Amino acid sequence: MDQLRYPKLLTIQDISCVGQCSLTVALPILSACGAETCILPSAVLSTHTGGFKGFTVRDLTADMPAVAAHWKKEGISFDAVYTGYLGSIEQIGYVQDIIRDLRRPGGKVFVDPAMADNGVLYGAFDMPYVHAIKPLCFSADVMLPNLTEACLLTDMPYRTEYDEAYIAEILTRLEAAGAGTVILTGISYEPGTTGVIVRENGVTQYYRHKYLDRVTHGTGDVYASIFVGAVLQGRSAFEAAKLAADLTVQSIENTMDDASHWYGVKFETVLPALIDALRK
Ligand code: PXL
Repeated sequence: MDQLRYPKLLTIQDISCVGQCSLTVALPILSACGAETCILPSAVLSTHTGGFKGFTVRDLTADMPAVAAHWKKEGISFDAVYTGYLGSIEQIGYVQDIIRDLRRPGGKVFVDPAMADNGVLYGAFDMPYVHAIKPLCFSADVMLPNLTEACLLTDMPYRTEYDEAYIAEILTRLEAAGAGTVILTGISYEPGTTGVIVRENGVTQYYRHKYLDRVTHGTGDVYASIFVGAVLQGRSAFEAAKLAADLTVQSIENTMDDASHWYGVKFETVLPALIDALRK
């Protein structure tokens, strides 16, 4: 059997009990990638906020300092930290403390801003939140914004039609603000296709893939989780970005024929392919 690496990862994001996003996506995917996956839930919601009405929310901000203090006392630390949907502005500060105190030397930090899509902020967030999450995003080794989030982080207008110069300006602004590697998803230069930009050490690469005309939820979390898992298994950012794109597209395709499954994608169907890809 090929030997996979066994990194100890901490992921901080919400538990949406139903809806296939955030931790219910990240845990199975990162476990399939061979990582010991520790979690810090930012909040517990009955469902995600993208289309369900009347969901419940329990914000866990107040628990975070005690959890972190306990881990510190136990000498617990992590090879990598991956953050997603957070519960409050105050929480961002606790997350930064945890990264400072519990990341092992050389450990990588991955930040998915997880706050907006299709030109609009998710319901729980506002511009003060956007402002507050900037230092976390710009201090990460890798950030994974979609186009909407990248625009919010750089004070650029969000557009649905654009050219390479518009994207180059966004990348320039992200870098000027201190960004490490940038994985910019959902970049489409022509109808029928979309793609992901990998900007690393001043070099831009683009992987174009199929565009599926369906409103999706949780695909950003599927994408980021596969990306993080693949990087932790030693893949380059571009290889990980391609694998995450191919398997996210496959997950959407595997969901398209089921209109009742509007709230998420059937990512479980691609876990065998993910495991196979990482063993090669
Ligand atoms: O997939 C991003 C996400 C995560 N968590 C919650 C959400 C969303 C997107 O709407 O509502 C609670």
